Amino acid sequence: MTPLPLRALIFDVDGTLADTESAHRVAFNHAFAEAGLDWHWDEPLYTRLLEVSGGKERITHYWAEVCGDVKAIEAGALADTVQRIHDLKTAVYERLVQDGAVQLRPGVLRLIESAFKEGLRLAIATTTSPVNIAALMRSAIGPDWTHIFQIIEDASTAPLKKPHPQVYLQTLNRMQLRAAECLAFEDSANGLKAATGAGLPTIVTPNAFTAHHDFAGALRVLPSLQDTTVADLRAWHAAAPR
Ligand code: XBP
Ligand code: MG
Repeated sequence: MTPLPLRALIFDVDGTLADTESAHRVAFNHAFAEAGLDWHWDEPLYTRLLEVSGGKERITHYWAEVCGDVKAIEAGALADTVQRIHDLKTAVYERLVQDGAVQLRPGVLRLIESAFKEGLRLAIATTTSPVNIAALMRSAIGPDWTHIFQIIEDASTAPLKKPHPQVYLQTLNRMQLRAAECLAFEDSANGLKAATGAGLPTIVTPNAFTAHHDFAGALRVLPSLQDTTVADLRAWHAAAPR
């Protein structure tokens, strides 16, 4: 059967478009201090906590699993406190990105720009918050970034976090495309599960926080997109098992 042509590229944000998680970790720790909490997430702990997608879910998980004293807190009060901490964190992260703390990963901008010029549609499917996406894209691409990425699905539109495929299913639905017409780009096992769970052939570019993850089921695992061209993507997509 003739494979469907490649029509769209769907990108994860954190760890894929940019190595953001070090800045996220700094922002979480600033927020804990600002909230008067004696929590501190060092890199080894944060690497483990990244197995929980979503900043609010990660805070709640840590509080319940590590601190263990959440049982005494009424659920509504817990959610309100987690939201307040996460709002503090998002404000710090946004300032860090605006101050240039995060760059796009090697090859990402060139690949995005050449794909856009060749008429491929571009979308974002992420677990992170809309504020974080806008701060990163404005800093890395400029105000026109919204013309390049037509569709954005994020924590505000897809509450079921990766590895649930919701964010990718919603992206495909809004683009009115079949999974076989697209390629997804991810950095983590949760992200790969979410993308392949939506039927998407997926290219993985691991980073320091995810290099140890299991990427079985990936179409390709690459150290970065530095040497990847649109022609490569078309060839890999055409050869993808159906
Ligand atoms: C990675 C995540 C996010 C970030 C933190 O998202 O799981 O939670 O770690 O951002 P992606 P928030 O799907 O882009 O890899 O605090 O806004 O959740
Ligand atoms: Mg990611």
